[in-house]
Amino acid sequence: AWKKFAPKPFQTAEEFEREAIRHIETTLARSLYNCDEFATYAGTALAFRDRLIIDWNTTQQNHTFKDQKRVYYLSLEFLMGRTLDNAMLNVGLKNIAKEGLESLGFRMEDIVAQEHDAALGNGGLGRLAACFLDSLASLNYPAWGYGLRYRYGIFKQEIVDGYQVEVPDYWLDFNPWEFARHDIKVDVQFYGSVRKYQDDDGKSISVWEGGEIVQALAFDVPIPGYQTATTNNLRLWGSKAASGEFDFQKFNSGDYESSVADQQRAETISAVLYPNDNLERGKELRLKQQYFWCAASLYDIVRRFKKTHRSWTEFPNQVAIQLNDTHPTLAIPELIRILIDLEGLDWDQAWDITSKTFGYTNHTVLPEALEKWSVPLMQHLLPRHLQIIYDINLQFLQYVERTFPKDRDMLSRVSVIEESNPKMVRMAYIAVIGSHKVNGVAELHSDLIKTTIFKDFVAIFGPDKFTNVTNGITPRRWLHQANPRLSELIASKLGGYDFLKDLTMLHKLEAYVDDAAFRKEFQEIKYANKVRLAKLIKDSTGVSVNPASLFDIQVKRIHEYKRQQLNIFGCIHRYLQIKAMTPAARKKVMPRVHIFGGKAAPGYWMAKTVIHLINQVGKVINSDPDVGDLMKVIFLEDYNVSKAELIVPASDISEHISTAGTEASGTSNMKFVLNGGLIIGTCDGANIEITREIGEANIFLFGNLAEDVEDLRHAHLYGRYQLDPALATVFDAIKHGTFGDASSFSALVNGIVDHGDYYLVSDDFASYCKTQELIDEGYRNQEEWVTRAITSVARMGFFSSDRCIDEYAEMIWNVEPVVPE
Ligand code: DL6
Repeated sequence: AWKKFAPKPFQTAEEFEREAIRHIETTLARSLYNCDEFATYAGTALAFRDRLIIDWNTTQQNHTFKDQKRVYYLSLEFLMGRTLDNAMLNVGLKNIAKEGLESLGFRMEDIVAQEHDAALGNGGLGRLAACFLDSLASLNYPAWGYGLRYRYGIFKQEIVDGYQVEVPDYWLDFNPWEFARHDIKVDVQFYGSVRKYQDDDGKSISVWEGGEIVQALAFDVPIPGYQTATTNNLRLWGSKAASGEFDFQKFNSGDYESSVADQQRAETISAVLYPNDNLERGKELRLKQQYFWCAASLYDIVRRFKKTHRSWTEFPNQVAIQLNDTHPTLAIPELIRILIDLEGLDWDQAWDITSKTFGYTNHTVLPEALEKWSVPLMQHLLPRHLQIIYDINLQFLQYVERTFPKDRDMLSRVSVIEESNPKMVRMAYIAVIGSHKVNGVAELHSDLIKTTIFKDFVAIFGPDKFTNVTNGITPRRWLHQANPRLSELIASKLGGYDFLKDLTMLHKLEAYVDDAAFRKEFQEIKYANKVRLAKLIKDSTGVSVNPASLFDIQVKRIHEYKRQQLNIFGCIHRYLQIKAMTPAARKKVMPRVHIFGGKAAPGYWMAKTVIHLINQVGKVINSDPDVGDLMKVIFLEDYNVSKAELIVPASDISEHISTAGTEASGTSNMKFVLNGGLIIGTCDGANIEITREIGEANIFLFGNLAEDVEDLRHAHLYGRYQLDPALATVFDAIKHGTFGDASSFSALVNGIVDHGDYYLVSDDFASYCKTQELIDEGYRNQEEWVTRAITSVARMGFFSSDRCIDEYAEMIWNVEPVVPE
């Protein structure tokens, strides 16, 4: 009987219009006479949301019915960007909506642009999680994401007088993509103490008592797959006081402020995303966030498992939990606590189940990013978990002692507790010990973790526990959505859009490398994308750039290891060269637009100095009549996912120039090449595999190798250091005030000249500049350049996040897709 009332999704432009208007008039209570672009966006989003809900409900019912093993992806960050465009493309109704919107008098681009980015992440790690959700759904894997519903996402960046200024990003004003599940609430405990006693059978029982309770409320976000009915769920937890109310007695007695204090304190937990990328700061609130989210998610996962009435030994056969970096590591002691304290299992059973359930992905070897929490803080906030962590450590060290009786130092090296003052809990070690597989995110990175931070663990557990899954990107967002004309051109040659589901099909494009019409259109598309970016640049900075110039782009978080400083020093070097040229020589210069974008963590002073220098250099160069269009330096403020969708398709060359051995993978390198841009890069992260796939002739590699970095640093420290002469000239210009107050940049310069040049900027400078000259030469020969670009696109099939997800599913999770009903 229900079926005849089931909502029917729209199929035609007219039906879409009717649905959108219904929402505008009823859900939003707006009259069509004052229906602006925002209201039209809202109506369109709600019409598509209805459509997603139907598939979402069916998918969830189907997954419950089939009852196969599920994947749970725990990530403190999901950098989703905008949803509407992606939803329209994935359900395959964008053209219908476009037609409908046009008949209502609106342009699709304007409507899509009304949406606020969901920016619940910092950079690569969060965006990877978003790509993975898209692939999981597109490949029909039964999977849930679990994260936090931050009230404020990553801050908005404004540039004021050349400096970064942070502005809060309140993104929840209107968010049609989430559903508050008022019936799904979890009480999460903090603080208190542990009481131990023996029960009648002599079994030792631990009870975690007292402290405070904060309530986790579920907000669900549908994740549609591409051209499949599978619509998975992303569950984000929001925090509120357990009572849910303010203290009425205090209110009545006039103590207004403290009457709401509990409520506010609880809500603080999910208020803000910590804005650090590859940097950990050890703040209590961050630890609270981590436990709050792990506890709520584990409660939910266990509840779902228990509904099936299986034995606990079945848990790892039904549940795979992937830890996206160490942030969710507390899920390990939390599952042990649930199994022992609440479900009555003994240690060995609980440990066996737990260690078969978890997988851990490492995303960095940078020491400053490796999470450690002070033992006193953990004792205060999570007393029972600290006991469990000590127990894990004890069992583990006993095993190590038995296995390596002669290596006394090994015990302190691998202990979960660092014997410092205060003592610290090493989260990565718990993640390694408590997981059945550990993976890095690119081949070099996965090799490096085995020989550096986890070397002892390889000896202890054997090499098979450690594996590699090279990162990938979803071609739906990063090609089809961001670069629709290129996607269409490819589809016209490959006989349709199947390549979006199997990116390896791109290899067939190699047959068109010499096809004149194809090449021409490929070039026209690139040019049109550059015109589009030039408009964004003009609108946001006021600077006009010539789209016929070579567009050179570096957009990513600002970090010393990513070396935006190398790039801007290179720009200064080029500028000084142009200034020294005769007018005749200047005519031979290849005009370039150097485009930067990215946020610095608010407390990361050196990164902020780099942003300031870029802006100061831009100010001088962009207004220098000697230079004109030969060179422009642009800093695009507030780089985010939706800006990336405009920026990435417009590059001729993009820069991925981290000190070798520091960038775990990088994913924007993949996005740029897939969109027909070439890259300049170091032998680092996924650049190495990109080179292997597309061929050395199609990439501009430079710089020292990872294996040489340590020796070079050592040499610097012991005085064997010579500043590169061209870089010295650049520093002279800075010191003479060419780019404003020299003292603003002295720390940046001194870090290289006097303090060991940790990131090897000087060591790589000559090879970087030389390679930039090769790029100029290469770009002059447009025919060859286009050949390289097309060949590279054709060879990028490996870097789809679909390939990654299949690898995780097979090697780590042991899950199978569920065919949608
Ligand atoms: O794996 C995704 C992404 C890599 O592509 C980047 O190379 C890497 O820097 C980034 N790592 C982090 C680590 N943050 N923490 N913790 O963001 O992961």
